[in-house]
Amino acid sequence: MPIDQPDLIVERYLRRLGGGRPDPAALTFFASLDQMRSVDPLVADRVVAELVDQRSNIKLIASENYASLAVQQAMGNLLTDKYAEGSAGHRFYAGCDNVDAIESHGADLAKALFGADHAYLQPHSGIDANLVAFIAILATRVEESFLERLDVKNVSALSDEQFAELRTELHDQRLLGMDYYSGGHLTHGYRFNISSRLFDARGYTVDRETGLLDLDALRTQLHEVRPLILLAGYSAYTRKIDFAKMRELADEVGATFMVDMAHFAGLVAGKVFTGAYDPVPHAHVVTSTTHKTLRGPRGGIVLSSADYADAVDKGCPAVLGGPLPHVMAAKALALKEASQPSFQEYAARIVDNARALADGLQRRGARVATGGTDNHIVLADVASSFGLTGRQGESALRAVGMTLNRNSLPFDANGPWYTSGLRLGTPALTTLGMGTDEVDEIADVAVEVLRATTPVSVNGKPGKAKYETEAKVVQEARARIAALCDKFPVYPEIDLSIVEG
Ligand code: DSN
Repeated sequence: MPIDQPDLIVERYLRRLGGGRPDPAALTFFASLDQMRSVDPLVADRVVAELVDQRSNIKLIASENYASLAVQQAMGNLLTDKYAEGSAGHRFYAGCDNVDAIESHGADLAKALFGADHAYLQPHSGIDANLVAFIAILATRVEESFLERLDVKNVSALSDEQFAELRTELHDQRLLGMDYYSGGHLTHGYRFNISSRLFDARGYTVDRETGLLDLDALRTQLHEVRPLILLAGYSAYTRKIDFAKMRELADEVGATFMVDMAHFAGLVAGKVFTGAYDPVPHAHVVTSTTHKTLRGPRGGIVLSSADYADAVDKGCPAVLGGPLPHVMAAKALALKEASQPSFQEYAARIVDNARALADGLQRRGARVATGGTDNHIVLADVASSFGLTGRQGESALRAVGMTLNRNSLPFDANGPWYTSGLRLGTPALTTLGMGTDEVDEIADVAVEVLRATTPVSVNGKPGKAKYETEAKVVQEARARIAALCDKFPVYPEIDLSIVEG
């Protein structure tokens, strides 16, 4: 039963404009709050509270961003009601013409933006994109030759015994990906993820001294392991990777070269990573999320060479349920936005800001993994620099208005829960328009706070979670971060004083 609302936010907005032209993004946002409030005010109130939170804290989470309001609003409509299992033009449901048009358009935009032979827009997340890629590679490399040997068309023509034999062959394949503790993603063979159950998964590490990927050491390991898939990509590594060289190495052992560019897809789209550092011309299959540096809706995407295209398009039903047409619509908008020249300027500024952040931290005495960055990530070592765990650093900085996440450093003695590091990223603050001066201010505040923070002992031992920060430093830091937040508001189109009434 809708709740009666005597005073709509939209009406207040229009009254405030006094006959002026409404901003479509603001109007839609206010109308959506009215709609949600008519069913359940708690949800609408939490959306507003989240905006207040994001406006009061600087977002330094390397994997987050602010999608445009057009991208957000593309997700909030009737497309969510439609089932469209299959792929564009080949559906298992009637009435998919409009979803076909959106999915094909989005795929064309992705192909043009990244220069890929093929694009698949359906994965609901990064892990889904990687599962689609794994299954497509297994189907193309293992299943197809198995079926050819038995001269049958597809798996439904196999006897139970033959299918069991195929399952054993599929299961007997090796994956070589960047080790989780060196900055690789958990879907690249981490023991607690399905990737290590699906494959005999092995990890390559960064060099213990330099923290850098050593392609000579990788070559040696690759020849020992001889995997079906060589997988590149990371969640916490701060340097460019020579994908042209990695492809050569993969070819030496007949491995399929797969790159998960979830973190740096925006830097590829924005032409910061070009030539050998652009994975698309070199990898057989490239996966990504769409919401990190690419600044789209939460979701995934797969790009591939023509050889893998048919298998990639069978992501549903292989590992996915029905696609999310509303999210594919939002992906198409984000891909269009990323195709504009202004996105290339944005991508270049992300890296300038990350370099300024790394420099600012190091100039003030904080150790930074690999001594800097080539991308959007900075990994600060708070254990050796400040005697803190990552958990303490994360909490102390959040308390003054900086949102970031703790992260293991390579070979981290503090493990993945407490960690010794902080991962800081610049995509979101760059979207807000901050530049190197603001980033230097952030580095200064962060170091002041971390220096003024000490572990609190628990049962006579140095605590790994409890901490205290000098009150005066907290107060000053909060004021400095608040000043930055006020100067660079999140979604400035939305005047929250109208919601408050
Ligand atoms: N959770 C993402 C990140 O923060 O890097 C990866 O899945």
